[in-house]
Amino acid sequence: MFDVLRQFALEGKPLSCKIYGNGHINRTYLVVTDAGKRYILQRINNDIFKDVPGLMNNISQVIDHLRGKGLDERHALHLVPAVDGAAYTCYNGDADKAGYYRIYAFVEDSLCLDRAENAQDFYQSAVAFGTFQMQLADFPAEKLTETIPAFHNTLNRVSKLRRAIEADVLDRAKLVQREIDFALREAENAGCMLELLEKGDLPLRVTHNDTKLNNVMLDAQTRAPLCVIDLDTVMPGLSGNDFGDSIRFGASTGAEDERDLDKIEMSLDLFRAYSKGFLSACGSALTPVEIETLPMGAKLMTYECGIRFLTDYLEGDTYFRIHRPDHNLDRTRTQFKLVADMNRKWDAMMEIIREETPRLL
Ligand code: ADP
Ligand code: GN1
Ligand code: MG
Repeated sequence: MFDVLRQFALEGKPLSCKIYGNGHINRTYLVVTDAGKRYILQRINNDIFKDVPGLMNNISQVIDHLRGKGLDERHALHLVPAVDGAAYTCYNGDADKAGYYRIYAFVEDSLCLDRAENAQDFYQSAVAFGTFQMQLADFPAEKLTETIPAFHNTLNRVSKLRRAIEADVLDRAKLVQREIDFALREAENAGCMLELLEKGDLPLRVTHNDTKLNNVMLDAQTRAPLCVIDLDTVMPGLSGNDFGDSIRFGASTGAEDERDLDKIEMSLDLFRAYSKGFLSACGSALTPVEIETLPMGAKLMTYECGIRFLTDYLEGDTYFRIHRPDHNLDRTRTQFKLVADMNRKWDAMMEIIREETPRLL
């Protein structure tokens, strides 16, 4: 990768460049230089992000906006420019490495968690994402390219699943009939947030759209929020979807790809911790309908992610990076287990939201 790194203005000479992190989409590397500096190099997934200039323009503008609010390099991502001054570079060398790359300064003295070690960490991640939304409240949405069209259009995702079932290119549908039945049965609610949006009952905001716990950095010492990362999907969206995607990933009692489904539940304690943090950070800016639909956001984002994993399994694992056979199927099953659990805990979820927003509802 050293020839790729030569295209960037780094401090010091690179000593190592190793695969890093647990993202499913981009290829991420940790770079260390002889000046003691660390960087995050990413090869942008150009199959998924078709318009890389548009994508990088979004990210640069969002970072500039955050900087304009006085956030320093530990509190907003910092893009390291290429030698030609651009925010990214295109490498045309060896075919296996060819593609678009960008570099971020490594956020030092930080933690990036794949699982909440306790409710307090999860609360802090909620403060981070809620604050991020507030910081973008005055960002002009029309300046943003839609990096993945209809990203959280759950109805669209259902249509894609139906097409994948019909095509069944790998003859896998017969292996997952139970999951398919569940997905189609639960599809009845898929359009409810979109309907509210169309009627004007839910506002479109600038949102992150991929609010997994491992897309936020906490301070390693204080465990307070530092910054939100993975800005590829910052686009106009629904606040409830940002809330919901965090719940889907972080309020689960097991990993997203856990094979033992007995370990998977949606923890009401974690749900409460996140609700408290999120509402304390951005609740005052949300409308009553937005607040009321937060539990629906959680269920829909979990359902949507489950059907995206199932669609990818049926289509031959072309979207999400997998590390073992049936990985996307394991992921599907945890998401569907969580949806079923949310159905059971629905009243309690609604009640928690009401309790955490006493002044607002
Ligand atoms: P993906 O889109 O593939 O999820 P991310 O941008 O989320 O890619 O990066 C993958 C992982 O790399 C993150 O979960 C985090 O652990 C790490 N990471 C990304 N950016 C930084 C950064 N600036 N500083 C430290 N770690 C980072
Ligand atoms: C992907 O990039 P990453 O790993 O943070 C995906 C999200 C899914 C998530 C499931 C651009 O997120 O939408 O919810 O996997 N990102 C994209 O873990 O599709
Ligand atoms: Mg990520």
